[in-house]
Amino acid sequence: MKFAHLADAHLGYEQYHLPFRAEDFAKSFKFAVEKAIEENVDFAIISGDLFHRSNPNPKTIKQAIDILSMLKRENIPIFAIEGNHDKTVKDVSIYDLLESLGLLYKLGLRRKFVEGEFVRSKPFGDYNLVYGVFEDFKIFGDTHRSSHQFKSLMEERYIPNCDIAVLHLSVKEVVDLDIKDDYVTISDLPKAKYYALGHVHIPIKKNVNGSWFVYPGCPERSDAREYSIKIDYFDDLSISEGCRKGFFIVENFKPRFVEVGCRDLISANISAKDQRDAVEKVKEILNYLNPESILILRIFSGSVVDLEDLVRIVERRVRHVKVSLERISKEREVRIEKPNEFFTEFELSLLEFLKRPDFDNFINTVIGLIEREFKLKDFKVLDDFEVKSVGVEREERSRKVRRTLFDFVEG
Ligand SMILES: [Mn+2]
Repeated sequence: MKFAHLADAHLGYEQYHLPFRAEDFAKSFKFAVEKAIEENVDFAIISGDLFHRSNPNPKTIKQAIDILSMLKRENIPIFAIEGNHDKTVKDVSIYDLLESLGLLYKLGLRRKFVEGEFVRSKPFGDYNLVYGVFEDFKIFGDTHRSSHQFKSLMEERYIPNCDIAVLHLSVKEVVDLDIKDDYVTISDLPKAKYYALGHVHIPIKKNVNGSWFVYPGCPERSDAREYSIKIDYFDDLSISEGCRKGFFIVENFKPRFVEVGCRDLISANISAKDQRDAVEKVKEILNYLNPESILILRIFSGSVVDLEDLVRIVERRVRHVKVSLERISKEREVRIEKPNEFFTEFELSLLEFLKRPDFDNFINTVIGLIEREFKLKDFKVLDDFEVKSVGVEREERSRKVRRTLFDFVEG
């Protein structure tokens, strides 16, 4: 038995507001699927966040249909769950659409009783837990849930012990956790031989008591922390390699990482005494950039640095550059601010809502917050939640603050 384990493709993600990035995400996912087909897998698993948002635009939907159809043509069934990015509180999600087209099987708690060549339903209260079957193997999974909700469902043992458990969440013993990340522990999970996990964007595989816990990660570089190369230029120049990108081929329950080539994302941190020092150091790092790469450049300086000048030096040498200045006082060390020193109270409360997996439920509250903060008279919410305002009564906020806020939210 051989399968491909993919996750977090984030189709449709225009990272840094760049439309070509959405094309990159589609390309990397397509490349992974092509490799899975070459490997002659029996089936494929997608552990959530196939899409970046729950309401992808038509172009993104077409990308998904085109890529998943490649597997369908080879008679390779796909078992998928929704992640926090693409699940919806509405009755029908984009996964239901793909299922109606015969492109995947959606696993998890559903109203519908589903029965087919590769799927069965196990009753659970008013619901059915739809699971996958391949030969004698059982593949159980469910949509992303908060740890609280997941744990209370597991108290009822809604997911039984099985061969493969497909889940979109952070498992404490497997993941290096960020401060406020929601997580479960291994004891909260059903027993399985292979845990096909999603949610963490860098590849991780770990064997605990004979079971594999695996995160394939995002096949693209979805965050500056997933850099291909990091350049630190403080006193000395130091260069370190970042994580690889790809997915897993699992043969007889043993995972093997398969790399997918994707665009370089270079994270560079430079400390500079003054403008001249900044220019010199930036010129020196040009040797490590390639014309197709994206450069995320942070300048740490106690003096004012003309960022436009630095952009002019770099922009023709890379596909895209994003420069920011972190002002440091002479006696203070370089450090990352705490959110409450960095964001206004309005921004902090907005972030609290944006982080929620059930954000859809709070859209009106959030609109209220924004209306109050910006004293908006008239206000329109577009389909994709991009907010357009008319009649702003207050001075435009500085670009830097807004750019940083969105950076924070994007992860
Ligand atoms: Mn994700």
